[in-house]
Amino acid sequence: MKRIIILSLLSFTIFSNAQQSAKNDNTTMSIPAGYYNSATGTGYALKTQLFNIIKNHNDRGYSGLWTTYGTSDRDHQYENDDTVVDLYSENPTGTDPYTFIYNTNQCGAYTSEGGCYNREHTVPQSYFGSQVQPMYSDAHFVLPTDGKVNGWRDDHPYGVVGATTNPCNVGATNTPCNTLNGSKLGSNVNSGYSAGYSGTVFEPLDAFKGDIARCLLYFASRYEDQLVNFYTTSVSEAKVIFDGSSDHTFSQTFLNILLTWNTQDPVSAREIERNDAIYARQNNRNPFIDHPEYATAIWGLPLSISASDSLADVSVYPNPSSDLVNITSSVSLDKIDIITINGQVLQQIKNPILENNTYSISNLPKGFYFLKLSSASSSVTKKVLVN
Ligand SMILES: [Ca+2]
Ligand SMILES: [Ca+2]
Repeated sequence: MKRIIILSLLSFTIFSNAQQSAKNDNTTMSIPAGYYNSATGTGYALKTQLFNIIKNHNDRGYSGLWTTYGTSDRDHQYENDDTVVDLYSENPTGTDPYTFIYNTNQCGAYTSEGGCYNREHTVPQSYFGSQVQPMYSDAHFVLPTDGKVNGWRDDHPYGVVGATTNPCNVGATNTPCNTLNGSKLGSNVNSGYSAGYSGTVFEPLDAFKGDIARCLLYFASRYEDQLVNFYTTSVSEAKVIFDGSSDHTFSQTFLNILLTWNTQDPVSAREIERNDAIYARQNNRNPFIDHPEYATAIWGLPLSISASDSLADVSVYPNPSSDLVNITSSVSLDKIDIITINGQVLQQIKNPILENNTYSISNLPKGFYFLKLSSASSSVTKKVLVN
């Protein structure tokens, strides 16, 4: 009798989280009884408990993603026309700029937006290693998206772009720019929660920001035991999302973005349907769709990073350089890491000396480097070429 009461309460909690978005089409989550019984902790203990619940999933292989998308990503919420739901082309409040018929419009070659859909790693595969399984084929964070937009997003982190009016051109060399559904590509701006990074980012529509955030939160939990290794070996631009730890996982700027988006854009009926469909295939679930409150229970609330603490205005010049690299920043730097393209830290300069409002690094060997510049509260990575 006692057990029945507990389960009833659990069901009520789940329904409360989901009812806002699920009420329109009666979608309900089908979390197996007891699935989260061992998720009893808070903080990083909870994150590890979730890891243990979801870690042994059934890898269906890279081609298996095409099959999974047949049940996980069909439009039953917007036009309800059974076309592929692509977060990079779906228009949740109007007519889609183009649609993809499942299977028929699978990539394939494309030259422009609307050509075909392929497989988008929301955590780029360049971060964890090309074609490394099972990450490579994990549908919980690998989404069907337009091939062209997938290419534009490249291995940029997700972030917040200022106002744009220009459509992205063929090579998206005219950034900032927007895709046909209004997703944006451009420099990350300080929107009040995203300070601390000035590089190129991809910004999904507001309606899909939470969906994307919960993909990355899943990644942080499912691959907890490999996060340190990924970070150590990765040279992906997406490395700035992470901090190299297995518990905190994300750099503060990107944790702020993910936690804010998780709250701003609550779990939708689409995500619930998707989570259930992937569970049927992979035998593991995204805990942050079933329990979006887990994110706060693990990481707390976003820490404010004021613009004055941010490295948004940092500049590195000349680039390419023949000898001396200069760095200017309105925020004092605590550390400069010189990192090779293979991810090896060549040199770490702690408390670098400021002269004439400039930090200078000389005698760098010829080659291509990353400079990771860290202040007390944030860091930014810049590419430099010494020739
Ligand atoms: Ca649609
Ligand atoms: Ca959403």
